[in-house]
Amino acid sequence: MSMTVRRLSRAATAGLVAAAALTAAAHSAEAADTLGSAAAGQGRYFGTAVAANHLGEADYAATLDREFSSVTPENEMKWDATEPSRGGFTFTSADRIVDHAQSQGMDVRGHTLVWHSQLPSWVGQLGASDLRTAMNDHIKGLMGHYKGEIHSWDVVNEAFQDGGSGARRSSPFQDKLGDGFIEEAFRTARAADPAAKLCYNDYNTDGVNAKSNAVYNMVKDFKSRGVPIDCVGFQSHFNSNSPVPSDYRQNLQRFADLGVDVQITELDIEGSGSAQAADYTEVVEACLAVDRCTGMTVWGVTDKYSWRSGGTPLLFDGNYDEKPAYDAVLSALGGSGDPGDPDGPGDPGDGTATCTATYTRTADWNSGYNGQVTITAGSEPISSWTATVTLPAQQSVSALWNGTPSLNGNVMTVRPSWNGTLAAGASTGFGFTVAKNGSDAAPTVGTCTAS
Ligand code: 9MR
Repeated sequence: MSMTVRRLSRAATAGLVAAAALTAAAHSAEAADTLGSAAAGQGRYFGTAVAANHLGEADYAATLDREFSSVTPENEMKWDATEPSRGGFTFTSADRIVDHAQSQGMDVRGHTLVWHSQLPSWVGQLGASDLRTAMNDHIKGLMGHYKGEIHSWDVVNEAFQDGGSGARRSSPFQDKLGDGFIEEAFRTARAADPAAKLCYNDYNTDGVNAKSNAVYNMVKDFKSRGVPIDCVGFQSHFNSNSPVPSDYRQNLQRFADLGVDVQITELDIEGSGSAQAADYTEVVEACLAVDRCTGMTVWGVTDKYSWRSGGTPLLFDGNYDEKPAYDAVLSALGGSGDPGDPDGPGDPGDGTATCTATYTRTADWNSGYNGQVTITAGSEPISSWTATVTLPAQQSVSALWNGTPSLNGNVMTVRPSWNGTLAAGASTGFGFTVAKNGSDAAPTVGTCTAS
């Protein structure tokens, strides 16, 4: 099917889309708060990245539809997915997400038009003049297909280098077209869909630093020269090496003061339990404190499909259970939990999480053995656990997996690595290899504590 036909057929459904949005809004007023409804109460959207291939999973779709008011296709609108060969546009997967979102009355963020990554090799092989045409054609092709249907577009993504220089990142666009490619992309984008907010999006720009200063200077320059830019996206991928910066709010505010909206576009924070919840609270509060912070998007629905799944960085665990971080975000948004949901904020039973630890020897040989400790949550979901294993004096541990050990003499205290969050009654475990050093006695496993 040609692009023109697809474009017309998408536009023809616009009336139906508006009707669906009204229905969804009317329903949410009566129900318990969700992330989307609580954020709407603050005049913001609350979105998530979505992958088309998970939409058929009932729990995934149910969680998405219940909680979120905006979606960003995680990969389906990228250049390699939409124009794998020059002029050969394909929108099947992206259309699936947009259609799903519209049927639920959700907004769509477009991600992303011009990026050095997930770029088909043909693009990098073009000479400067051809590349300029191809870039503009790509923007026009993609934005034209979804004209009027995209709330905000990440027009250019990650064009600055990490580190102290504040320089542009090398890419086919930068190397062949020079600094001006960004401005050109924004001008082309404005003409292609005047209704869409046009954003510059990047990571490690969340606090005040050399990279965010460079982006700041570019936005300031664009505003002063009338280059069309409406918003700056702060990806906000956080972990222990890259924590939520203490000047996060201040940084969002200084961009807003330039006369652009700011959006938190790819939020995820590695961790678990109350520490992760506190970090999420800080991010939400920062956005709410900045008038022009118009919404937040987390980078996935469930930990199990996160690009950093090992770091359990999202609001729902692998069973789609709400984590403490979910409760924290809902509270920070001014929402109240469902009293029927044992995991909601302030619900009865909070603080009484329990777990048990049981030990089995799973392998045995002359000089050593493997042990396995199974951790099982009690009648409440848990977000973290701690178990101790005391070894007979002669023995020593040579390896441990699926847990994070700290050793004090012959007492090992083990905490989760990726596997802290458990639904009520669910189990996980860690394993270890022991050198017997002449003693075949079993270790003692102490009480399991949960939070
Ligand atoms: O989450 C995306 C993952 O599925 C892809 O494999 C990856 C490929 O580059 O891109 C991930 O999303 C990135 C986003 O598009 C831009 N900012 C960083 C995100 C995480 O890598």
